[in-house]
Amino acid sequence: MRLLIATHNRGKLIEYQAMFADLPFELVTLDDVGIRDDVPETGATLAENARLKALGYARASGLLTLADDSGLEVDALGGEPGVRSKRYAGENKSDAERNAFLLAKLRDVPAGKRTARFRCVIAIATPDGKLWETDGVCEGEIAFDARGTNGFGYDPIFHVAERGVRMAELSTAEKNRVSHRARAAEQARRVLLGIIESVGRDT
Ligand code: ITT
Repeated sequence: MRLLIATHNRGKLIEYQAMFADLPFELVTLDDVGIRDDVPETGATLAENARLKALGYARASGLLTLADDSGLEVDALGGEPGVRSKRYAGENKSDAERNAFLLAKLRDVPAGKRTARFRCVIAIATPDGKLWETDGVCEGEIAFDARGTNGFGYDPIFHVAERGVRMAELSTAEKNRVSHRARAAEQARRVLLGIIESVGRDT
């Protein structure tokens, strides 16, 4: 059975491919199935956007589809950038520009008050509109500079509380043990195995 991992973000795709390598699904990407059009992320929350993407791409592809919407919540900014994590520094910015923008915003916030978390909501949908949802968080702090070259997005400025290093200093395998996405994916794995089982029963 094929599972569409519906993301344009290469960093996310690499993480899912590693986490789901042992699942009895053939993982395919939006490129593999020739989908070029974006599902607009018009939701007010991560969960709404994850649902929009999973349902939209499942309908467009005719495949069981997994999508996630994720973001960074900074306590000193009242939970921003949150659902606006991608566009926070403006349209079409690089990861380095987004990180520099956030560090500048937090210039006067002292150590100890820079707590933050990554949050990920995963939605899984079928082409006929069945929907499942899981989520995960990873707690940490925003550092004062960027460090590390692994991962993507805000990883170089995010100090992972339980590891004592930046997210971008962890290998993909290590990130996949502690990240928001890994925690949501662990529950998603159970959903996916349940779907496989029910398909087996029905055929
Ligand atoms: P898709 O919608 O195509 O999946 P995206 O990059 O638009 O990809 P999101 O809207 O879910 O993904 O994510 C918003 C931003 O949050 C993303 O561009 C990153 O800057 C940041 N982000 C999400 N997950 C992250 C992670 O694991 N590490 C670092 N930054 C992350």
